[in-house]
Amino acid sequence: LKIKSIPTKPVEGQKTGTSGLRKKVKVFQEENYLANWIQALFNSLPPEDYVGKTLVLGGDGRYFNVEAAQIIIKVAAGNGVGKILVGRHGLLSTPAVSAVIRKRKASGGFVMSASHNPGGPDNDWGIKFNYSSGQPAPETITDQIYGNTLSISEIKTADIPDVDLAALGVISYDDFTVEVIDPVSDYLELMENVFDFQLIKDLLSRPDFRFVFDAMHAVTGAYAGPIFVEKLGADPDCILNGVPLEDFGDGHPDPNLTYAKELVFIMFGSRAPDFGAASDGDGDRNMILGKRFFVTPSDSVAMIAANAQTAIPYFQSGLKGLARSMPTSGAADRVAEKLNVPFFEVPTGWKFFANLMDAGKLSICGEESFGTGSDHIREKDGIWAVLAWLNILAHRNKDKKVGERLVSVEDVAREHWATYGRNFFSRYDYEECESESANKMMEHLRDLISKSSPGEKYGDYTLQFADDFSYTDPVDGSSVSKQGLRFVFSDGSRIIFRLSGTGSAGATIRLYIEQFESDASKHGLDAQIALKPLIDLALSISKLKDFTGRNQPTVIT
Ligand code: VG1
Ligand code: CO
Repeated sequence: LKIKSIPTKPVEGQKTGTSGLRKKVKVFQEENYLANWIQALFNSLPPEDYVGKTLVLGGDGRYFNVEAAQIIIKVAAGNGVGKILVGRHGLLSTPAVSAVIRKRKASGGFVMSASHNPGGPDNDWGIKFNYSSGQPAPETITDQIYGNTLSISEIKTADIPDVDLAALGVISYDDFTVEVIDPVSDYLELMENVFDFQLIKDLLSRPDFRFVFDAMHAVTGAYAGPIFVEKLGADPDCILNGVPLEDFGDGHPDPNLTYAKELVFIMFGSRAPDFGAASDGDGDRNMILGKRFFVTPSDSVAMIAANAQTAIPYFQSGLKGLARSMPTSGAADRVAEKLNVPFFEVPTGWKFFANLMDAGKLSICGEESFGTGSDHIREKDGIWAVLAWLNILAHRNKDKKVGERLVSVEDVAREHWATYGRNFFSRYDYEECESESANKMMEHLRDLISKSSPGEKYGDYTLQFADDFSYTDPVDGSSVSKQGLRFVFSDGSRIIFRLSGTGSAGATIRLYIEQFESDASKHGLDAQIALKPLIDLALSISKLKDFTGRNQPTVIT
């Protein structure tokens, strides 16, 4: 193998956020921008983690992935990597990358995706690195990579032709090999081991159960056909926007009530199907809808956890533990308490769950941001969440004759609230605010927190405590701080502010609101109505409108 050494210079700003490095496509197209970051990554890993070893490569099909894949393959070969397993056409969802790393015992893998951010020449591109148990690289690694991007002087790249990513099979160049793999088969095999596919198939083939899945022209388009249609017998018409496109059909591939409008319109219409779901750019997020009913993601993880042992084969011997990210509602906490299993509250971002899973302390976890998953892999998993709900519904309805009333998504949710109480939850996103004004608002809140004291009155609420969330990993003792400003009140209600770490322009302010309600007569209330007093309080203490000039959020969950 002929290795070239290319002289290069450091580039500013290659610091990873909540989930990988995300920038505008045009930035990644600057000379050596991507190759620099990949080389900095190899400079950060111990050689025994990659020399002669196997790495996985895939992405969500967005614009620039095809060029990026060739750059990554050549720099990997230049640094002595033994083998690259790459998804055909460069496609692999984030959960599939995690699954392939684990199944093929690879040392790690790359995901070419900016996840839920829009794609295309004028939008975003991104790259994430996952380690050998399939988990997102921990901050110790990403900090080192960033350090190395500031001192880099040389890129090592192999002088090989571009690899044909369209044909399955093995290509060898001396001691370096590229294997183009089917993006679906390893992942599908895993799903078949986790869930009861026959039971789900029986549900999907009932004349009185209608299902719809919106792939949002993103990576799950490649998975939906083989899994839902070919394996589980759903009608091909059940899949919306099922062809992955480089610009996601000019859409914003974020499965929420604002950006998944087409699905929301269908599911809230007069002829709504019984079950609807959507996934994001890279397939790790999910939105679950019943007939004219939205399951908020914080509830979804709690409801899956509460039903897992009875309905889902993978969990039949019980759960090791549950966890959620700090801003996610406390619905899962109540399930953990009832099941008497350990419970963890971690900072935003999936990387914090993985250590707990590797240590055997965690089975099911989730984030309010439409992320749900389990220890079958080390990433959140959109299709897994859809299958989990289908498996639960299939189990609840398995003895129902056609014509008998089926247990619906809404029934499962209402029963859950009746048992555990309801944690009303909402998130307001203010996207692309001016960075300076967003930072000033956060400073103002920090100042307020430093002067606050327990017992203080905030309107009708009494402060229990206010702080900036910090976390110490119970497995490796590492700690992180400044993970979100929280105001927690004596009745358990919470107001939380964070700045997003996944954007590529300006600042996105996230405001999270939660209030617990035990009174079943109030469980049917709309979350926006139930939470109105707390939302008004949040807007007034933060002076958000004054700082940002925004009267309305961009997205309400
Ligand atoms: C957001 C979500 C967070 C999620 C992250 C990655 O981060 O809030 O919960 O883990 O995106 O999701 P932030 O920093 O913008 O709030 V994805 O689907 O981009 O991999
Ligand atoms: Co994603």
